[in-house]
Amino acid sequence: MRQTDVVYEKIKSLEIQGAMNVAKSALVAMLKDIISFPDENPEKFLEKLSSARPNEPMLRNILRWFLKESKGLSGEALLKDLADSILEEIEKGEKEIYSLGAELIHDGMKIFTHCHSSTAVGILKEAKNQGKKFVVFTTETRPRFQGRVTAKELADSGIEVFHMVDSAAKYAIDGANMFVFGADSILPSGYLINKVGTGIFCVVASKYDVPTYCATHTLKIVTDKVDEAVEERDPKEVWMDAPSNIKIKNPAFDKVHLKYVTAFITEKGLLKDILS
Ligand code: RUB
Repeated sequence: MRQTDVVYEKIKSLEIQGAMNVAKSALVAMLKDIISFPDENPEKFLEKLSSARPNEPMLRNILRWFLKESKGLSGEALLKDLADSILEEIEKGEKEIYSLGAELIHDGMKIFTHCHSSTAVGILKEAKNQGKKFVVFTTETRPRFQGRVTAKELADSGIEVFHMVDSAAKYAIDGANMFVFGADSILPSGYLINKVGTGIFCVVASKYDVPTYCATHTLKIVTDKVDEAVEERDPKEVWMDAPSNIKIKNPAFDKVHLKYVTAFITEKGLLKDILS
């Protein structure tokens, strides 16, 4: 069985979620298939994995990076070394983002986050490791409840967490010192894409003058097109047995204008304008 097919299904079912995890797992799967099926065109693996989530440029960017650098390389060891060096480079960037983000966190802060971003969670955990005392408000993130993953991870690392339904977010944002979230895509058209809910929460945060930070690796900048349509997921996630005369909408993400972001926390530093 091809690893690209296995990982494709895991990404589709959200067993693997979050842009970083999706991209890294895709690279490992593609590497295994290139080694196991040397006669197949690796572009096929890239296409299959990319089609699992249309709003994941980091996945596309790192698979292309691997394919470009692997041209002319042969042998399992060299291919594995290349994949490891790409993963190490990404992990180095993640650590830089965590420590830069942690600098923005101070004792007594009330911080809001939405969904599950390994990057945002990494920043919060780093701040906690540095001994900072703050509280975090998290939202459920219906319909798939990724916010519970965030709440558990933060609470398990000793951070005080308040968890609430998505529609209660005003209570979290009002009086917050920071809204921090991750990103799936940064679009040349001047928008970012992140979990549905991010858009309305950014608008509310701007009304309450809450500094709003998007924590993202710059490999999430879309390089192969100007704009992207947002992924629509299975309506059954919203309402399993909905009456047939009701049409269900289930957009997985929001497209958010970059003007709502105070700054991007990236491996290249704190950037006001991530596209320049
Ligand atoms: C997850 C989500 C995350 C981004 C960034 O959505 O929107 O905020 O992917 O995550 P889903 P990370 O659960 O549908 O994948 O910082 O881990 O890359």
